[in-house]
Amino acid sequence: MKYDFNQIEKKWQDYWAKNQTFIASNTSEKPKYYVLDMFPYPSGAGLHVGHPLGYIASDIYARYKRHKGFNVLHPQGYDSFGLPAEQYAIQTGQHPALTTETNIKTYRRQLDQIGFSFDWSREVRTSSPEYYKWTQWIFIQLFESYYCYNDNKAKHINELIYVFSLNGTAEVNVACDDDVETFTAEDWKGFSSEKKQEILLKYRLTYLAETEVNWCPALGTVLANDEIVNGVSERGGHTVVRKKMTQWSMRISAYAERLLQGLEGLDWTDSLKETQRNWIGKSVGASVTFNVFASETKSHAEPVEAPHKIEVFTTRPDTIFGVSFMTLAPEHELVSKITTVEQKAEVEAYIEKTAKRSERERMADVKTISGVFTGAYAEHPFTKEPIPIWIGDYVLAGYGTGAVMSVPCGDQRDYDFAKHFNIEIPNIFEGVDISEAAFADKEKTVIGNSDFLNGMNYKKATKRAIFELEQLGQGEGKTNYRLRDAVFSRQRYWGEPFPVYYVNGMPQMIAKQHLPITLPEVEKYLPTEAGEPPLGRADVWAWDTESNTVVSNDKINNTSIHPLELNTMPGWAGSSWYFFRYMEPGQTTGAESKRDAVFASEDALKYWENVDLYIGGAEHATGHLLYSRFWVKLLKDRGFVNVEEPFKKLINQGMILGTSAFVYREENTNKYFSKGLTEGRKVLHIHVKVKYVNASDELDIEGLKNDSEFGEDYAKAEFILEDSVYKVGRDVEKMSKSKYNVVNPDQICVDYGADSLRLYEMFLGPLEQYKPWNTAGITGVHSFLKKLWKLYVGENGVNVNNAEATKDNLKTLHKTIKKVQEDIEHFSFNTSVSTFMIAVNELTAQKCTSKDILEPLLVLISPYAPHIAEELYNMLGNSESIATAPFPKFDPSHLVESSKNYPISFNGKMRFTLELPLDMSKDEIEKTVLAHEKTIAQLEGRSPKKVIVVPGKIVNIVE
Ligand code: ANZ
Repeated sequence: MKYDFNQIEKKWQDYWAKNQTFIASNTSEKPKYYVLDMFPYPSGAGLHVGHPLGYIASDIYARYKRHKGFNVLHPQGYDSFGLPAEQYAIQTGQHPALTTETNIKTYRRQLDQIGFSFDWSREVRTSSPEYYKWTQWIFIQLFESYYCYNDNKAKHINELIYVFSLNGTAEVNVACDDDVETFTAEDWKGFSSEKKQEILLKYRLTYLAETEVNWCPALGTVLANDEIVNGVSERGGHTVVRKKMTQWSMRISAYAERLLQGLEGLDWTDSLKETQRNWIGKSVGASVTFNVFASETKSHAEPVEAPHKIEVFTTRPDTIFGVSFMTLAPEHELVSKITTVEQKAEVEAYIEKTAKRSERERMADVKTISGVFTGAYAEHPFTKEPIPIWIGDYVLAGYGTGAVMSVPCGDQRDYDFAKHFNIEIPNIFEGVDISEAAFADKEKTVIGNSDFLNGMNYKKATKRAIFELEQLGQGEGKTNYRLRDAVFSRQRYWGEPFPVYYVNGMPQMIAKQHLPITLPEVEKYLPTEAGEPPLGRADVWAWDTESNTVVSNDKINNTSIHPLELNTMPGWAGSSWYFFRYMEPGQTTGAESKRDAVFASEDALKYWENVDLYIGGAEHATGHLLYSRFWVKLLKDRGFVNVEEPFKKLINQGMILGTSAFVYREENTNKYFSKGLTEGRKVLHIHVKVKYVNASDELDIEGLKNDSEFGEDYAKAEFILEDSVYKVGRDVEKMSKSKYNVVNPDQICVDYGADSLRLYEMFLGPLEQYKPWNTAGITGVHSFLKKLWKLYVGENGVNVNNAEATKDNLKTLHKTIKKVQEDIEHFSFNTSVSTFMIAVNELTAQKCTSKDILEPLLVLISPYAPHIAEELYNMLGNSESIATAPFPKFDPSHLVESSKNYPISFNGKMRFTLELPLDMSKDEIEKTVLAHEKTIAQLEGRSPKKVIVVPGKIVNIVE
């Protein structure tokens, strides 16, 4: 009987689907274990062999945990809102929902064919209204929350309203915008309801605010920092400018400290935690307020009014006597107010120039020194001396207060700036040479130049400076976080609509019971001519507060019918909470719940808690993994879930690299030169599809010429051969459709089977590493599976019987159990594959037919190669799925050697071996060896000078 993998794999995939083998129960006596993959975005290109790497690893772990007696939740779904479907819609007019549906079908077919043990009954799709209803619901929860620093948690906004009505802002210690006003309880009561709404918006965890964004006029949308390369859009290379726009923002900054502290308890890699720590960027220092001299009076000699104040954030208040100028970010709101008439033109020209540079560029660029003097001066808090105020783009508008006290002897950027513009560089460090560079070493610093800081070290001086500033009412200790609030609006069609309408410009939430607010139909997916987002094209997009339905725009009367929000939510909205939805995807109302509604029942949330193991790509380190932690903390604070963190353990799988192939076109010609002929020629490297290249790097020219995707490009080209073939160049790069180096798993499943694919992906190397793909290598694991098959099945059927297991059989089995279990628990899947190979070789050599050995071996292999394991297990007479079998128990006694095969040497030369019990004493060994006939023959009657015995190792007879 042959190993007919195509037939076997289809059979078991059908069986699992029909019997719902991997369905997880929400009420089980077993301990729970939740294994999650980062769910895919269903792109039109389908899966390539790089995508399933993490899924295979998590599937092995999920299957292993089931064998170990856990109730395993291993779900899968689709992150199905997103740009590619929208771009495709713009080009073809096809509704993104249709494209998405088609792509999901392809993904599902591909995933099924690899034999994953997903519980598909729990599938979620972020773009389906019954899912995004809850994304909208969470948005409303954020809107209805504020963050209280006293209790260190988010609370319902009504509690804040209550506090305002009792004490005004007197006692509040809460997260809010920088520009909030203070008021008394009386004031509050007297405010109009609109004014109250305006004030509350500055405290809510999601709020509307004017934010500086990267605006790309050509694409008609805001871009994230990572969508901009060298100042232009990554897609299309269009100009990007900084622009202020009113956008929804998420007050994630309120959670900065908790996001930082929470990392401590997580089983994540140190490097990932460090990335998040840096992103959160905690700095301890002080805020210092400088008064600005009125611009006519630049001297401090006359009494002046200082209507403007500049607040700076500094990590080094101890260097306050080293300040010789101040620098504002060009975008700082004071710039226009304090700039003198003489400096106006220069300042404005500079602002225009810097607006073109992205924040990232400005941060990365340490060489270009640029700035302009505003003509205005600030007053030093202690010396009262005037300090010139400059603007410079090394100061970022979005960090701290967007203004710095510049200390050239302490800060390198300030130093370079001062040198460049010939600004004074006072030295406040005793015995330190600052002629070459700034100096601010915390350990050695000794402060000079001041009355009260003289002679102090950094720590003391910092404390004292803050104390003195407090006395003046011009400063206080402050902790700053680099983490910015996250812009949450997108000017796109294919995303979640906000459950928001506007009354007199103020946002109002739609009551939760009327969700979901589904995406309206539009006839084109582009922004409107007036520059509104695509939803501005919808005709039926107004909220009727009486019927509580979405109605036609022409009914808007601004009394009962109002316009709806035109932006949609960003890609990360749906993925920030999907792990909870899998716990009970059918749940739409919380029947017995005290709450108005929840996205999964209290019982389900309590039972599954959070994700035990999360596997996914490293590119989500600061996006998805921070946003989801933030939302979980909010949901926890508001009492909807029981956990602080979404993902207990996290592993980033390494990328699978593709081997790209290049052809070489001579510049300005249509001639393609074979690789060996390119020297001395000006040629362009052009990627070609790897399917047209064979193992000897030879190009299938006809195949390429006939590829319809490239039209006439290659059909008319001339290929210049060497040795009558065209040789391509090769390089290992990221596997990607755009590099034409993708390998499709479908054909591999047809040619070798899913079990071979699974084993091979694991065999490539350690999970976390980057590794190149080479399809040719799959034959190794494929022959192993054939060998495995032959161990069980002969010409005439199953070879397995009830023969008693030999010592050797047991030893092979138990050392395999031990190794595979250790490997899986350490996520070292590649080494397990070699262990299986060794085990099968040994058992084949031992001619093992014992069911006691061969049946448990199948359970060990089943997480890796589940189809063949199921088939053989079934052939051994089992009627249930192998998934129900317990993991074999390791018995160390089978690995303990009871005897040793001693090498017996004569004058150091090994002559024969002798099996002796390990518990024999030295004397007994010597006696037995000397009495042995082979020793007698070897000695030919001579008596040995000495017999050296090392128990358990060797015997050497010296003549
Ligand atoms: C005076 C000073 C003296 C500073 C000295 C440093 C050394 P981190 O650790 O990153 O928080 N700074 C503040 N706001 C800034 C902004 N918007 N753009 C650019 N730089 C800014 O760094 C905080 C330090 O970076 C602050 O402390 C400030 O310079 C600068 F010997 O103030 B320092």
